[in-house]
Amino acid sequence: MPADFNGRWILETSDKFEDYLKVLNIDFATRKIAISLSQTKVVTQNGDKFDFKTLSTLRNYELSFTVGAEFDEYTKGLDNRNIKSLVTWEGDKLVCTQKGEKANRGWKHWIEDGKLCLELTCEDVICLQVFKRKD
Ligand code: YOG
Repeated sequence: MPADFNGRWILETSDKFEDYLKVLNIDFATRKIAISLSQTKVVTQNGDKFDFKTLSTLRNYELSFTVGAEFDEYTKGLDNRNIKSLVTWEGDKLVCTQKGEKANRGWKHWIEDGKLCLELTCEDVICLQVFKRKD
């Protein structure tokens, strides 16, 4: 039985998010706004089918995928790059590799102590975000 990520989650802590934005070449002004934002993740999970909505007052980002099937991702409104993404299970962790211009890019999601954890990686930067349930 894989982990259950379903629900609405609100950002509680964010470590090295600005470094992550910098390595994605996000400009100074946008970075300053982005790091101050509250973020909500709305996750809908049906077996191996997922829909992730990342919501904020500045921008929203939606991603739908099936685990194990590579897909084209355009990071619209984020860094606006085209990448090839693949999400797999590594135990109870949902692991995405994002192949493209940026090396070593991807993310991992897992649940720990009832919180939704997200590690965002690009090149040598690892950003950790923790979300709590919003009910
Ligand atoms: O999520 O890939 O949960 O898609 C944002 C990274 C900031 C605007 C996090 C808006 C942003 C400018 C979503 C913040 C990097 C910043 C809220 C990343 C680029 C530009 C949208 C993500 C996955 C995993 C699901």
